[in-house]
Amino acid sequence: MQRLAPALRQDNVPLDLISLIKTILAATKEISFRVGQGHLSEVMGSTLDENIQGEVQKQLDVVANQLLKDILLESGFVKAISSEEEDTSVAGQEKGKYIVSFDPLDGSSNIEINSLIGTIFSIMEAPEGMAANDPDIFKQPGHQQVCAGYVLYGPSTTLAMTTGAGTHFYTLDKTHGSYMLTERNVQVPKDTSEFAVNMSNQRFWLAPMAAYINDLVAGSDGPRQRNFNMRWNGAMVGDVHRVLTRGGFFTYPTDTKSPAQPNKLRLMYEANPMSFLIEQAGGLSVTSQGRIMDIEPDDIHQRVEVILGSQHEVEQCLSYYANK
Ligand code: P6P
Repeated sequence: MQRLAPALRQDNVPLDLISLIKTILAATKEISFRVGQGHLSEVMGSTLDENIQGEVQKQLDVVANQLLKDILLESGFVKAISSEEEDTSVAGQEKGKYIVSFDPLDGSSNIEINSLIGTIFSIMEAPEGMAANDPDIFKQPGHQQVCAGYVLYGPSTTLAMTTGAGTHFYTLDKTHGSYMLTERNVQVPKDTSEFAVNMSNQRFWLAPMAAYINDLVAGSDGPRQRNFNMRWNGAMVGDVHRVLTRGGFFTYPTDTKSPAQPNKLRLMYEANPMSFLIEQAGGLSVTSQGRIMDIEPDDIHQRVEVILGSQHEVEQCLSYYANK
């Protein structure tokens, strides 16, 4: 089984990017240990603070964020970082070649129920001639990513990552602390009978998505004339890992639940990295208006609609918008 660095060199990944990836993964190994400790560690509860998203910060959110923030800003490779847990972007080294967006612990509401959580990261090259403290440094569409991945803290600690040469799975061998290549060129099956959506929002969906999901639920009694299964992890990392592993359809659609905020998932450190992984594995990742990785961001915490997964099922969903 191949270790991570030789596998990346096989994909002609530049040495400085390999070093940056290894820096991120060093933090994830400590996060994996802390998460695995559960209630044996003193960081399982919630803090008294809220992040810019208005979400109560779990102590592990803060610990994971600090680990990643410190190791990245000290690495010498990073000009700036943006994080779900940081109100603004944070300047690193002016000579840093890369910028990194991350969600240090996606799905952290799952911590207290010992369920799936993960770290999501997205790497782009820093624009030429822009100062490290320039907030516009992150205003690049997702197709500018040079690397994206997530680490899923589950029964095994699994890394899904792409540098544009396919999506590959690595598993952390905890006996010696190395990520080992366990599956090269993951492929999302073009068709699926499994969908993931938070059904409690159904009454708030726009008509085309409501009609599409209704037809999935209708199964063999409805126009699709076959039955579908549903899963919902409450953590995007878990749902996307299932889609990469065996196919599927995942959506967090635009809804009218809170008119001021019609979308939930964040573009820079959820939708973009997951879109890169899914597209590199032969799936689709869109909003009802177009490809997610073509969106020109205007804010580091911008939220977007996400419709991703098996190509033919995403296309089937989009047909409900075309026919509206
Ligand atoms: P809901 C986690 O907070 C997250 O950002 C994604 O990881 C996940 O898919 C979604 O929100 C879950 O949202 O409304 O079902 O709790």
